[in-house]
Amino acid sequence: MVSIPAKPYDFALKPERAALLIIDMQRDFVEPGGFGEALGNDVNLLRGSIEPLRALLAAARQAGLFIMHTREGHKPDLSDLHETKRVRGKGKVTIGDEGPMGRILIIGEPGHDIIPELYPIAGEPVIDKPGKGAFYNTDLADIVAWQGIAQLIVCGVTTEVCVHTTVREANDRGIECLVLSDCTASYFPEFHEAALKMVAAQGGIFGWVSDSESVIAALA
Ligand code: C5J
Repeated sequence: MVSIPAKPYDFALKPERAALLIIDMQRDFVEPGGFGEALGNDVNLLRGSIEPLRALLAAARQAGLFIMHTREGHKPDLSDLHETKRVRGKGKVTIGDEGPMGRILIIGEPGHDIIPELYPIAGEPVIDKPGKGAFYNTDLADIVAWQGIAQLIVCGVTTEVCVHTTVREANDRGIECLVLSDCTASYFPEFHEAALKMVAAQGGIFGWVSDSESVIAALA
């Protein structure tokens, strides 16, 4: 057990029961021309999380931590895309339309892929998810059970959408979540701050909040 400084109190990390879960660090969210920008967002607001995450990923690999990545996206025939999600935002382009990085948020298209800085390596499961939460309609629950994972270090984008939804899903499944403030980001900095506060409020109602430096020190 390793103690990590966190809010609302220190997190007792059990490395053999823990995994790093990196949510949706995809070109479609983080680079110009993808889904994030199609919805009117400034993707630069997410890019500050890349460098801390790159350092954390290297430390987690070095420490032998189990690592998983997720990608939000849909089948090319859109059979797993709710119509309510497709039309949401009323933008000029939406999920499935052609964009500068291929069809937006479609599995197999360049924009759907994980950014090169954080690219998964062999042995790191990549979980494709059609929803915001990583447990919905995926095999994440099975992987977590098979690996005996009881704790998730949760990073990625965006803090108040897919990160938060996944943390809430994990919390209801009895999994402890440690969310890292500098390895998550939002198109709305005020939502990022509020989302982190929501995790740690009320004695850690959804989990704990820490940062990459504290976790890297604990893994060393
Ligand atoms: C969004 C995500 N924001 N990964 N997806 O649509 O948070």
